[in-house]
Amino acid sequence: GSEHPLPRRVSEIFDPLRWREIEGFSAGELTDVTYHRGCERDAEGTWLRDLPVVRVAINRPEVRNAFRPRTVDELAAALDHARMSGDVGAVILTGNGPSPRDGGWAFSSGGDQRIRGRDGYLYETDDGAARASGTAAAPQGPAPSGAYSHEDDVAAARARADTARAGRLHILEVQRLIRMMPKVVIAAVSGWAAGGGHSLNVVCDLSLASIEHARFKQTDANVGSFDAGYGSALLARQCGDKRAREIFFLARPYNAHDAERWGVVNEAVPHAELEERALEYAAIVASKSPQAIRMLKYAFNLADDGLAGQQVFAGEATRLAYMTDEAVEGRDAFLARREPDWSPFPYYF
Ligand code: S0N
Repeated sequence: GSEHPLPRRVSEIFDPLRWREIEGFSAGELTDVTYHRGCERDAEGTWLRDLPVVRVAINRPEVRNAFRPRTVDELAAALDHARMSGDVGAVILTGNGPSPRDGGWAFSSGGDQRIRGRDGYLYETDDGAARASGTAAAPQGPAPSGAYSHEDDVAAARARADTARAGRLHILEVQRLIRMMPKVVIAAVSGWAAGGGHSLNVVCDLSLASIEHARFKQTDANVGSFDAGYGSALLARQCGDKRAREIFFLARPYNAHDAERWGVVNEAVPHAELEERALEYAAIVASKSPQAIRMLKYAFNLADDGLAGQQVFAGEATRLAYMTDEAVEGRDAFLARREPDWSPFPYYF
């Protein structure tokens, strides 16, 4: 019991009774993301047992949960930990909130626009770092003309940076991790899902959205960005080609009910119930046969993911085949330096 004290409340709709901290991912080590393990507690809050569910949340509510390279690294680390945890069957991905600055809610507003360099790298500028940590409200560092220049801010950061380690567009690696992990990832869209945040919702297996606060908007084309991979192609799968083009080309906001009607989320849920419902979905998924869920997820992905999808599905099929007497005979014959005896194994079932 005492080994898992109640975690601090990281979001207004986060219930500390349902979660515990995860060793190696405590608040001190993560700045941009929070990571928790689902659990059951008694009425006094004493930990009783773990649930096969984790919660990963972007934790930059003051910038609508925009992600910078550090955010993406932490997302990848938490999701990879979840991927490799044998007793975790489902992952909830969400955004903490509300913003301490104006009370606004966000799932994610995509790539942090303040750190985009002209050369395609992402630089954490002084301004970006200071504003992200809430210590500065306005851009600093006068340009030669005396006016703030984002390019100058980025240039200064570039001069300091080791480009080999500078941020990249590696949110796409997180998308692939969500897509390929043998577990169901459930988006709990607590507020704005914009730009790359819109795409993160698209790539999740299941989605719930807050009726009061979830808003969707594909802003990529407003800022010269374009998710020409999963973010657009899968969206068209989900809501149809014309609607997906409308969402990208017009960049108009839509709400949880629209998203539900269009097939972009599974259910629109009252804000106060969002996390509880996500936990409910996750617990149901995790109560099913892990192998069946894995094979189903990979089967759903296969056609759209081409040979990469086939490879992932085939890996699971091979793993299952290794458990048959037939495959064991092949291995044993090789190790015993004899011809395999396939006679017990039929050519037709
Ligand atoms: C989300 C929006 C619609 C919310 O509007 P609202 O509620 O009026 O709030 P604001 O006042 O606009 O915002 C509150 C504060 O948060 C800051 N902020 C919001 N979004 C971002 C952001 N993306 N980056 C940096 N800061 C952000 C605001 O500036 C404000 O702070 P102050 O008060 O200090 O100014 C609205 O905020 C909005 O439209 N946001 C921008 C959405 C957007 O265009 N996002 C980027 C789209 N492109 C990508 O995401 C591409 C990145 C990506 O995922 C990707 C994909 C493929 C390949 C690479 C990448 C990659 O770049 O990693």
